[in-house]
Amino acid sequence: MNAHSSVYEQDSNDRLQILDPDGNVRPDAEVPDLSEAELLAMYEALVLARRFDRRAISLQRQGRLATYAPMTGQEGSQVATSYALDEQDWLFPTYRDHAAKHVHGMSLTSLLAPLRGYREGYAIPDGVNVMPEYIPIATQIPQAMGMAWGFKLQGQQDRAVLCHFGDGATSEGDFHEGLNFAGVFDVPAVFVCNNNQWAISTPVERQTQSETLAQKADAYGIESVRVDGLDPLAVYQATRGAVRKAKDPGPGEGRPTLIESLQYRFGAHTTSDDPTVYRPDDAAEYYRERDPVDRLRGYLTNEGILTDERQATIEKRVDDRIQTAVEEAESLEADPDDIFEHVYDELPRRLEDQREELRELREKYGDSAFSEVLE
Ligand SMILES: Cc1ncc(C[n+]2csc(CCOP(=O)(O)OP(=O)(O)O)c2C)c(N)n1
Ligand SMILES: [Mg+2]
Repeated sequence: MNAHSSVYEQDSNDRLQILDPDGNVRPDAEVPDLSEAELLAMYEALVLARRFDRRAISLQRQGRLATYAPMTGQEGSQVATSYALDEQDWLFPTYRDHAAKHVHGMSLTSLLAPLRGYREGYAIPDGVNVMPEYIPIATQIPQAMGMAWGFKLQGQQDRAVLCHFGDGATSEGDFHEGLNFAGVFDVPAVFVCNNNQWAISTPVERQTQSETLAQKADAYGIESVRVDGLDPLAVYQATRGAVRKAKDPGPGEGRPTLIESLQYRFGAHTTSDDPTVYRPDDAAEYYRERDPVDRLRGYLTNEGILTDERQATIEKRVDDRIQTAVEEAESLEADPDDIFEHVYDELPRRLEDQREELRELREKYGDSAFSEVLE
């Protein structure tokens, strides 16, 4: 598959776009109603996400973090969808949605802690409406639908649910079941398909024969929007509209939406993956020219909102916050015994034996020498 015939590049008129690659407002495009402070906050979240990603990959390479799913190239869309939520709304993230989780209230430390084996990091912090990340593909879709349906049954008309998933998830039964129920019961949910064009090594062209993923909504009587996922303002606009529509309390209103956010996974699927063995890298330059962080930066600079001085302040603040989070996450004590918890109600014999062996090793060598013993 030649990267230059990818779905992102096919026809740029078939999707919502506000900024061109240099950050200029496209003719006829309407800029969302965001204050300067809001735009700067959104931009800072983007810079943070980009730098957090780089740091997390580096930590994993040093053996200080478990397998990590990079989001570079996709953070513009993630930040924008979460910005479009109100505080009381719920977010259903995947393993790649670090930036979306952070914008909706998860601390940076709690993003890193589970990746250091600290299982409390998976708990939902008080007052933060973010579900634990979903690793089984598409499982969250019917669950998000269920929560949204619950809000509707309870008459909580000011609440919406936003559910993220990838292009690969659209081949799962859960996607079709979730969307079908959502259409039938008119639930206040926004389904965001982050079409990064790859499901590990499977290109989206092998995922479906449908022309777009957005059109799958037609089968369930749900409206859909296709948006340029490398354009944070366009994603914000599309998502904000969908959130409003989900909550609209008018009779017969309050409808779900499927958003297809067209992106590209700039990096590897996870830190355990090597994309060079299954996809050409000649696409990288094309997408880097449309980089979501540079694009918003271009717009803010053109508008005179962002100066070099402000940029430097943002970078410094962001790096300090990441450093503090890394230190906090590394100071938490994870109990190796926890790896046997929360999968089985009763441990099978085989795992019982392994747990015993691990305990004996720890007793004999102590926890500090323990990692050397394993090597
Ligand atoms: C039910 C299920 N089947 C298979 C896997 C293995 N798996 C992990 S990620 C992935 C690809 C998912 O691709 P996509 O939905 O496009 O999301 P992306 O990783 O691109 O964000 C697969 C098949 C899984 N986690 N869950
Ligand atoms: Mg994908």
